Amino acid sequence: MKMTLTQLRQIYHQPFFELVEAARRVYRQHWSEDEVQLCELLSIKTGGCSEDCAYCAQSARYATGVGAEPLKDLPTVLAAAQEAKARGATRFCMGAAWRGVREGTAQFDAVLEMCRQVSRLGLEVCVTLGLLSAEAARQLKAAGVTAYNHNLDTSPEFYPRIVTTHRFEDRLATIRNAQAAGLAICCGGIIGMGESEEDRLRMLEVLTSLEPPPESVPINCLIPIPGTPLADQPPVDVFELIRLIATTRIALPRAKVRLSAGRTQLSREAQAWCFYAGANSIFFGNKLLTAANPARDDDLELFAELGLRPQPARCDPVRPTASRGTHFND
Ligand code: SAM
Ligand code: DTB
Ligand code: SF4
Repeated sequence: MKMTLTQLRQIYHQPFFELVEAARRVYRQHWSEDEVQLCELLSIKTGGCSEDCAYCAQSARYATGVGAEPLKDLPTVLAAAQEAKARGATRFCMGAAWRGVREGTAQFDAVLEMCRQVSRLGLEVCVTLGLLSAEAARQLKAAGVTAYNHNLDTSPEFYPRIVTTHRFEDRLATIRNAQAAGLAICCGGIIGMGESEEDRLRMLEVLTSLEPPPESVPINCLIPIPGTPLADQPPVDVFELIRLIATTRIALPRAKVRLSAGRTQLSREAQAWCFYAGANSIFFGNKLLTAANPARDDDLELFAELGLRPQPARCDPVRPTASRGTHFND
């Protein structure tokens, strides 16, 4: 449901414990409280991107040490997806360092084939390929894609400070194209790029205005990449992160809120607070696209400590359970 900036401010700026308690209540109404979805991420096309996103290791404009690689081949991607499934992941996310999709190219056809085959493994398929036309979105849907990840990343006002090679409006158009094709939307942002708390709430305001609302919301903490303009950004205040997660949980009760990039910089206690405040999904595996992520064993140990379980596969991977405990494989 669309929320106004005023409403979001009121939620976000409550006393900390009241905010977290309110988020926890909302969470328990909609979700099985001890489950966290494991998503595995694979960069299927790394580096050499034309865009100038100031945070990104994969932009060709910055000397980050990440070189341009060709599109990975089908057997490599399929093997990674099979391993992800064997490790308990229920979603496999494939990312390409492209400005956007060019329909009708051999590369896009190869990605469509990857999607078909990964979806046959019984995994939720998520792709993040940049800007998307309505036709390309339809082709992804027909290939079995569950969700399209396309982050707004920040507020419309702050966006031009971070990216100049495409517009915030272009990103909204891609989201509309994906939704028109029936794809679920995975859409969130990055904090710690120099934006204000107000910018983060503005981003959330836009997210709540999407129809239907996003199926999942990744909250990334900036990983400062040497060589990019944001290399020297200080880390985000952990209470600001927890507040944003709690506010997102309240504003978008049915969305999976994914504690995404930057977990290597968070203590176990900070992550526990994030889960308590309503985060219920993570990227699982030692590597994100190019940057490090916590080791799987460390995550499983933390889950055991907190009594969290990896979320099992569901009948309908897009929607949360209407009531608790209706699992596909129960
Ligand atoms: N090229 C596509 C696009 O821009 O949508 C897909 C790949 S892009 C790397 C996916 C998302 O990863 C970005 O929108 C951003 O939210 C996140 N991301 C990239 N680099 C990051 C960093 N250094 N720290 C935190 N999040 C990052
Ligand atoms: C998202 O919101 N975060 C993931 C996924 N969607 C594609 C990517 C994080 C990238 C972190 C930096 C890197 O690995 O280069
Ligand atoms: Fe990185 Fe995507 Fe921006 Fe390219 S479009 S520089 S891959 S975030």
